[in-house]
Amino acid sequence: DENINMETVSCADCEAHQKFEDEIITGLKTNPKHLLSKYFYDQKGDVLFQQIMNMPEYYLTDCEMEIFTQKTGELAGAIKAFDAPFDLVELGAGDATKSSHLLQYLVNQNADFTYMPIDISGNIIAVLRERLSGEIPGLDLVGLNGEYFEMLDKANSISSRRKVILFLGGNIGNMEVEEAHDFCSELRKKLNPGDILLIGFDLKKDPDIILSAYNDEKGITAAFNLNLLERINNELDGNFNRNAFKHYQTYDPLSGACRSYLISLEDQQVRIGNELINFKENEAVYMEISQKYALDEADGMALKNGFKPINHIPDSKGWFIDAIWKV
Ligand code: AVI
Repeated sequence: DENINMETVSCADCEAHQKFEDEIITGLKTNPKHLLSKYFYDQKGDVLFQQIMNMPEYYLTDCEMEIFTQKTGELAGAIKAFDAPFDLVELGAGDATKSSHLLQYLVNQNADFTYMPIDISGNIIAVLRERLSGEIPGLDLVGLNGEYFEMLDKANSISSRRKVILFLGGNIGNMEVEEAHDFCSELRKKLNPGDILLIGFDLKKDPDIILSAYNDEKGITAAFNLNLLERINNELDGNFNRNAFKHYQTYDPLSGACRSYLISLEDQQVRIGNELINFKENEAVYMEISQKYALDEADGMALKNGFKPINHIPDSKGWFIDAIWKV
């Protein structure tokens, strides 16, 4: 009945809300303070991220788009798409602007596969299904709405076909190196011999190019970071004054860590619900890592976690790679 459904929905929302609150408060009570960049993406954050991807300084999207439009045959060949039927599982599919080129290519080649986009947003999955069924007739699609690893289990229970996993956009960069290793090792446990992982890495390069991608002139990246304070105000009854913080970005060319911070411009106290948080003048809140890798570091990550790095496909500038790892 309708009421029961409503309750179920709002309860799932409740859980997510509680987790959001817990993780924000814990992060701000830790020394040094930190917030989690996975929370950047509310409605306004999604728009700001779209704007970031369209900025001239933000080369990552263009580089990977070039790979997917100019080297589609190479990608398809590298995942050995034509050997046997398979499921093409995309982690964090979003609007699939890049992967749709590969999907189209595979359909044109009569490859026997099912596209299984995984996304935390149920809305995105619905929109994707609608759009792709129009754009790529003949595409077999099973949308999976939820967390990556849970949905991978589901994909495995739906079908025992060979899996090809897409993890694009350099999203692995938003994990600390150690976390990225743990992620790959967890992912490996869900896969079987013969399965393939296609994973995007943003590479170490001229430090000025990297820094300006995250420190743009117009301040869109700054707004993207500061928006999380607004989100906390809106969803957790906070009273952050975003003008009392500034965005500060660093890039360390040795480690490849590109990190963003919000710096408190004054001594201040902020209330979030019933919690009070004190900030000292110039105190930093660590927001996000966008880790850059050398080629051998990417290969090393494969080897250390049970994958064989079999190929990597760079853009024409050699700034970004889609690496192909085999189980
Ligand atoms: C989503 N992720 C790969 C982006 C990145 O490059 O780390 C997020 C981002 N943060 C600031 N600009 C873009």
